[in-house]
Amino acid sequence: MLSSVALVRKPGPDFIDALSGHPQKTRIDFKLALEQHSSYVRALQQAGARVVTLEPLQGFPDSVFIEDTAVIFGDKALLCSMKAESRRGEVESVAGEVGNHRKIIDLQPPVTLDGGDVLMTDDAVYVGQSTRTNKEAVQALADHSEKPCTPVPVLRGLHLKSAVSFLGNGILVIDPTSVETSSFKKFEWIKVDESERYAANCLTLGDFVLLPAGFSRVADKIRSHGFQVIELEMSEFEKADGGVTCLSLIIRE
Ligand code: CIR
Repeated sequence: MLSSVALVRKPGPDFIDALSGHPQKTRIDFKLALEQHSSYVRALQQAGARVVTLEPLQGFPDSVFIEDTAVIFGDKALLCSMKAESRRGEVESVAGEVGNHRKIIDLQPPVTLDGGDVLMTDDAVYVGQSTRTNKEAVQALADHSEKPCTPVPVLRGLHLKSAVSFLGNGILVIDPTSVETSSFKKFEWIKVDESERYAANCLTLGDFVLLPAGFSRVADKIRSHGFQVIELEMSEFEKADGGVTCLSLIIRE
């Protein structure tokens, strides 16, 4: 059984003001978001993670998307230098808990980096070049990584991991229309089509994959590779441009 700590933060009432380019961003149902978040926590537990829940962080509507605040590399936690001004205060607020598990390293401007742009595989790290993460971030990550760090242009969507997820065993779930794919040729692809784009972001914990509900073709393909799929209602987080990975910071033990 996998042994990981999953750090999550409950959404607060101001979650309805989260940054978003989604057409339904003004229709976030806070109560439903809380229910969906609770189901997410149960799914992490089912997958064997020890969940540590941080209280809502008032004044930071996006703080539920805790993945973006830090990147875990071996025994280090790199605290992100976030580009979105409204999100910068989130980083300090996770440092305490993360510092219980890893040695903290603060990344500073001119680096801009969101954790959602860092895709870790067995032998390389891919760094999305998005509206949030710059080329200075690639060098800063490389300075602390034992694996090569490769920049990957993000063509559409918020982050690299909005469009690519690593399942393990050399397999990616990928929306090839949203990222430059030349760096990913050596992987086996579970390709998602336009109508399934949101399912390209999924979270692998051991043999389990947490996947948004409603994408049965992607779910079946993932199952056919031997994983157990846990499907999650994510509508309220999708309206805030967030996916399954964004809601936790996984610290593998
Ligand atoms: C933002 O725009 O920063 C949030 N509304 C969504 C962040 C999603 N995070 C992620 O994909 N890792």
